[in-house]
Amino acid sequence: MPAAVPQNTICKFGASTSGRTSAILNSSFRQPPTHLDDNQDINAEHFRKDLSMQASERGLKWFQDVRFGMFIHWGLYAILGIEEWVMHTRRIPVPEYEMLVGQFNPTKFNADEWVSIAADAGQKYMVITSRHHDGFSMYDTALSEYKVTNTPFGRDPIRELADAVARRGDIKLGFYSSLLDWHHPAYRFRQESGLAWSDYLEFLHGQVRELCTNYGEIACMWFDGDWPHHKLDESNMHFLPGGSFEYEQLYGMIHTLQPDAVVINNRHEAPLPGEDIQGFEQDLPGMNTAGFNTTQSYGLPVEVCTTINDHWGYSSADRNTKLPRRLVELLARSASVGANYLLNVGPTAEGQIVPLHAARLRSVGAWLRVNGESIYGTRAGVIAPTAASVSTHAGSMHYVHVLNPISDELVLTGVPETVSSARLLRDDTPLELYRRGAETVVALPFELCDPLDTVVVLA
Ligand code: FHN
Repeated sequence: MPAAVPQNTICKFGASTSGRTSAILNSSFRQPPTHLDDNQDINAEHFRKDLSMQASERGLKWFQDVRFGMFIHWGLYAILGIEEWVMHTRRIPVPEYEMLVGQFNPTKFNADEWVSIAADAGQKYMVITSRHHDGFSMYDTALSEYKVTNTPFGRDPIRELADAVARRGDIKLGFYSSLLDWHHPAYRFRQESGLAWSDYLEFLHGQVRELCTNYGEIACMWFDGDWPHHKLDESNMHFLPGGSFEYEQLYGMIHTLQPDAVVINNRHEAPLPGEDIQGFEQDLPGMNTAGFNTTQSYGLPVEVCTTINDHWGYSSADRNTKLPRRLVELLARSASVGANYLLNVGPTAEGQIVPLHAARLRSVGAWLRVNGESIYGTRAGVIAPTAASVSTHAGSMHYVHVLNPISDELVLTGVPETVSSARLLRDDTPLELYRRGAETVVALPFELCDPLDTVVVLA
């Protein structure tokens, strides 16, 4: 705990700085490729040159095959029920926000229940906030006292989730970690605390090491909070990092400790060496309706993440929960461009996934139990999207997802020559198919359509 720090600004809960920065930063990882210019033309090949700077082929394949995951934003902010940015948006001073620590007691938390909701939804990985921008660690870190095990709850929910997924064996756990920290004295209060940027790096890298070491095999490390294009003004100057995040060492450590785990950094721009996945937030690739995503693709596997309503963290006033139809559409549209879909829930302060959200997830799962073949293990479609449909494929099987039926005929272009038959995936009902010049026409009577997404198999 740093001494002589003004108590109106800085934390009561110390972050230990044991002088291991240099050990962490200088450990003998293989040298990563040189950093790229923002302007340099990059492609997947570039990233694949150094094996210590990429997830294993097995990990990359697993990630792309599973296609659907659960994102979980959970922290102290759930108590206030005003989303995860509440500390910043309501200008809550650190000591005041810290008082939430004494109130956090999610007695209804049951890791097996969360995992079974994900399983029922057909989700194959779960990514939980180990520490969000508010700086509060949701696991039993040795590097800070500002952590969940120091609340009345006293338990490590991430340990319990790791144990729960291990018991099942068919779902992996991954960790979100904020690069930005509104609480850590070495991120936000260096002047007052006398700490250095290297102290923050020690903490950040040390936490990632803990997460990659203490919780078994993980799906991914998911970073957030380094946004080079974020507009800074007086109100948010403390977002500015005090230096480099030393990504080469950070990513090298992850790829060394967890060879199958993928690295994602939600920087909203060209991925850096060592990042395995390009992410799109609240958007399908190339759309940028959110206003902060890049529209470019860089040849890496892709992940789309969205909220189930309009917020990441629990928001008691948010009634805008997406309908199953929209959720299936986002999943299918993501898969159609070769992307995973990471769908967020913000559990309550009591430790529950909002029952309506769980119900919506289960509806998606019911659709997937019948139509999963058109999502899992597939790759981007080769059949041109239409106003009514998108497609995915696996080998010579093509799956047309009819999302907005607009007539009793599907008129497609780009259907491979090898295709000679059409049927409904759900029950093998044969459908009439004929060629009309460059077009392929499939008869799909409206009565046969599924309100969520009708999948037609072309083979
Ligand atoms: O600021 C965060 C936000 O709270 C949330 O975690 C999302 C998830 O993609 N990412 C950030 C905004 O880019």
